[in-house]
Amino acid sequence: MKIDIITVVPDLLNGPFSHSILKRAQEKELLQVNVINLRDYTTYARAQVDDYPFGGGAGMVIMIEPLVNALEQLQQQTTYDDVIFLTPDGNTFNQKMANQLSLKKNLLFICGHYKGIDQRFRDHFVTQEISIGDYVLSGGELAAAVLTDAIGRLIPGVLNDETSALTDSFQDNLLAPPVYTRPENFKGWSVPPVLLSGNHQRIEDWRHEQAVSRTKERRPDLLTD
Ligand code: 6GU
Repeated sequence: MKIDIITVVPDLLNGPFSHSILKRAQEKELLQVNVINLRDYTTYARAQVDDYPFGGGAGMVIMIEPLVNALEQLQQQTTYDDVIFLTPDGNTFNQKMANQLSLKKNLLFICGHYKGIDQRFRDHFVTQEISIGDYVLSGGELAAAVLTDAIGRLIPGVLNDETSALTDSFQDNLLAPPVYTRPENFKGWSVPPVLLSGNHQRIEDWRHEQAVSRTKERRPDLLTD
């Protein structure tokens, strides 16, 4: 899978994909992430990519021309399954969307900044609009990093048995059960004995019960929809 990310702040996306699971996914060539600086595609002087909103008001708006310019140049190399605009007024991202997007071949993420991007780009080129939650970030970059991580780790072959996504929270609408490791006893706090029993069926049953009770307590909404 390839994920291209258009941004006016490429430096914000330097770190997140260079470590751990996403690093390995790229080394294995299961995932390619390209960060594209919108300023390289401007048609205006001094690499200007934004301007004042028509009608007045606070904040700047990213212009349609550099966006279309960048998109058209990228489309000469790549056919995108989706052009996704990261925006707080988009559909709230969840595990089901991550699962669906992990099956695509090429994705383009557009990061807004300032007051957003010209609505005409959204109307004519964007195929999905996604938010990562009900709060406002300074731009879409951190949201793009969140999506890339959530999607990238689901690409077949990226995770191994140790890191398997099958036991993740949300994968079956349940939160994950508690986990323990050495030592068996720390200052009198001991590990639930069932986990030391060697009885795999009992362990699996216990984990399921724990997942259900944790979900009932913390996220009852997950059990109803
Ligand atoms: Cl995708 N962008 C911005 N700027 N803020 C957000 C968001 C996205 N998702 C939640 N808040």
